[in-house]
Amino acid sequence: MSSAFSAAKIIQPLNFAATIRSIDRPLFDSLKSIPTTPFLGSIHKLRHPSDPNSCSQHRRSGSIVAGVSDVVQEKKHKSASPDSNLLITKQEGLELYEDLILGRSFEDMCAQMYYRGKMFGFVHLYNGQEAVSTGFIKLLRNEDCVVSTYRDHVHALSKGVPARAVMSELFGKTTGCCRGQGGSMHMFSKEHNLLGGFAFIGEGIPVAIGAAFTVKYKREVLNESCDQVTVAFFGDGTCNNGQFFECLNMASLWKLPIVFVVENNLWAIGMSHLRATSVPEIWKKGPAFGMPGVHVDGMDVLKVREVAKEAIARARRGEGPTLVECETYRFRGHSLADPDELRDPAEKGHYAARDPITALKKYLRENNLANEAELKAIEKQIDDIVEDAVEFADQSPFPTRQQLLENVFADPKGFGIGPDGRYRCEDPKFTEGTAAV
Ligand SMILES: Cc1ncc(C[n+]2csc(CCOP(=O)(O)OP(=O)(O)O)c2C)c(N)n1
Ligand SMILES: [Mg+2]
Repeated sequence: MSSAFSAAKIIQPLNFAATIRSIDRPLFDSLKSIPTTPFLGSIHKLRHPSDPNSCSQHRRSGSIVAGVSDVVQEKKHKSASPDSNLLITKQEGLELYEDLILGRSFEDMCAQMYYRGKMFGFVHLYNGQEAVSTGFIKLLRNEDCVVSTYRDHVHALSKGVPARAVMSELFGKTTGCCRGQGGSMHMFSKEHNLLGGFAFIGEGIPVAIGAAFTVKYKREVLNESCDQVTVAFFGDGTCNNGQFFECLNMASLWKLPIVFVVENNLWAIGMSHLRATSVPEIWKKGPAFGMPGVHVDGMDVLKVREVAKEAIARARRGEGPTLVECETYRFRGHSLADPDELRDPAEKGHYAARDPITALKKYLRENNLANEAELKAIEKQIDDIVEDAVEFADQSPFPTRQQLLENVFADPKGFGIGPDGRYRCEDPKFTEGTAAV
């Protein structure tokens, strides 16, 4: 196992031979031997599930993890050559900064537009979690696939979907990446291999498995040369959903080229992860299915990137899946309809002090990778892009009524379109009697 994985917390798949030999030992002894650790940056301390107080104890650790990654510090100090002592080049650093700023500014603008009545339905923002999207997706190629959740705007942007297309989709306009038919929770782009946001939690994971299986099938059965990787993002709450476990099993069984990225923001709407989960250290569930599990500080883009590099390379080499748990935090309520009054202000303050953007900025400045003027120029450029996206979306047309049933059924004939070729919904009799059903 190389450096980044060993720098993060990792346990390898069980050695089955050893397990069989020790079968007469109580199984729970081996469970107890897996160390229980506090979450990296959390103010919560974990305890072993056998501890009766384990779920309800929320203790303050008091220490705030430094904004700059330990991995970065570690590598820097270990490095022999003064020229190679940084994890990123100037160009990479600026690209990461640009992507983080784009995600944050775009979401802040979404909030404004939502409250001005420009968007409909639920809108879930990604503020605070940007280091995960940027850390992973900026390492991918266009042909690699990303599968998202309902918190999907920033994944789409990192994958290269233009801000205009994402904003227009949010406005429900024809110029949106789904022609206005998807909205906030269903960003999709065939061109960018963004295989969708999903309103139902866990729905994206089997889709990601399918994409990864396609690559394996092409490579091993059709003898095509392809090495695309799929990255599936989902939340901590989703990991208590059956599809998560089924998909880990299949991915490991078939050694699929996939990375499962858990964005553990410690909350599933108003339910604390620690209160809802018997073994809250999600990364430990990887080895149970025969794949590595890694726990990384999701507020540190450089640390996420180091782990991502390794997990993606592993998948590309055909060595199978990895489960990565990124410990992160959302800076806003669950959705824009959530007043966010449940979470402890101390917890919010703790994570606000670990803002991934501030941390990267500090790193770039301290290592002379960027000066203030360069960073300001990026911020200005992003402001312009986001402003332009809003203007573009605002001026774009709404879909016509004709579009209503397009792309809803594989063959709309018999569903939305009647034998006369006209949309049935335009026939006043189409819905007649349905109220009684
Ligand atoms: C199958 C399904 N069950 C329930 C819900 C309702 N629901 C919406 S968001 C959510 C919590 C998800 O939490 P998490 O996976 O941690 O994602 P986060 O919102 O924190 O990003 C739930 C249960 C849903 N969308 N889909
Ligand atoms: Mg969550």
